[in-house]
Amino acid sequence: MELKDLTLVLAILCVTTDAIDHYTVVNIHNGYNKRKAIEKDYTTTIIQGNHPFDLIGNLTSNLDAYETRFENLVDKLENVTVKLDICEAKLDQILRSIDGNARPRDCNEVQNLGYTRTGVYTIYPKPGVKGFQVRCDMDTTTGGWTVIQRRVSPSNFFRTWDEYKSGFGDANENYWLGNQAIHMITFQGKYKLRVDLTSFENETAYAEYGSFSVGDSKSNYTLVVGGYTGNAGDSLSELNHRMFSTKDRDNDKWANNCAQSFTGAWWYKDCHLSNLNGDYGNKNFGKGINWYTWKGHYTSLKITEMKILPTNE
Ligand SMILES: [Ca+2]
Repeated sequence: MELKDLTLVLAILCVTTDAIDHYTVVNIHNGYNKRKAIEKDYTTTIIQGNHPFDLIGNLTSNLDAYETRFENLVDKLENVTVKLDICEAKLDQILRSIDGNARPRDCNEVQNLGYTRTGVYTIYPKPGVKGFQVRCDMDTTTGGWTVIQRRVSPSNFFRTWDEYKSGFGDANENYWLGNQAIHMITFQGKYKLRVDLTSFENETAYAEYGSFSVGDSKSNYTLVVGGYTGNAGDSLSELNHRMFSTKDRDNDKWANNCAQSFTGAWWYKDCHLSNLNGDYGNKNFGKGINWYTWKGHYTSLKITEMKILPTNE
C-alpha cells in the first residue's frame, strides 16, 4: 500500500471513531434524561400519594394504631385479671365464712363439712342453741360418730344427777357428754349406737344397736334401744325403756339404789348387765366397768366408748 492509501484509511478510521464517540455521548445524554424523567415521575407520584413507599407509610401508621389498641387491650385485660383476683378472694372469704357459720348438728355433719380427723369439734343440735364440744370418731367404720361416753384411764364417774345431766370430763380423755345433750341429739333424727370395748388384755369387742335415743328430763332421760348386732353380746336391750339413775336420784326398779350399790350411773332396772360408768378397775361384783355378755360382772374394762350415728331409716 502506498502512503496515500494509508493516509486515506487513517482518515476513515478517525472519522468512524469520532462518529462512535459522538454516538456514545448521545446515548449517555439520553440515559441521563431518562433517569431524570423517572425521578420526576417518582416525585410526582409521591406528592400525589400513590407511591408504594406511601402505602408502606400508611401501613406503618396503621400498625402503630393497632399496636396502641393492642396495648389498650392488654391494659384492660390486666384490669380484668386484677378484678377477677379480687372476686376470687371475696368468693374464698364467703366460702370460708359459710364454713365457719355452718352449724353441724352432730359429728356426721362435721364429717360432711370435710373434717376427717378424730378429735373434738363444736356441734349445734338445735337452732338457737349455743354450740358445745363433742368428741368425733372419724375412724371407726364410716366415721362421723358422735362420742357420748369415753373411759380410757382411771377416772371418777361416781357423780350426781346434775353432773350427768350437763356432762363432765374432757372429750380428749374421759367424759360423759351429758344427758341433756344426748337427748337433744337423738331427738333431732334417728340414731344408732355403737359400744366399743377393750379389755386390759387388749382384746376388743363391739355392740351395735340399730336404734337409740334418750328422752328428756321429764322422762328422767329414758333409754330407748334395740336392734342389736355385734360380737360383745347384748348387755343393754334388757334396759330398754328404763330411766336414768344416779347415786342421788333413784329411778330404778330395785328396793335399794343400784347406782349407789354398783358405784355408777346408768339406766338401771334391778340392777344391770352393763355398767359402763362404773368404778374404773374395780373387780368386785357389778361395781366396775362391766359388759356382762362379754366379760361378766367381775371384769372391769380398760377402754369403753359409746358413740352415735344418724341412720337413714
Ligand atoms: Ca331403787
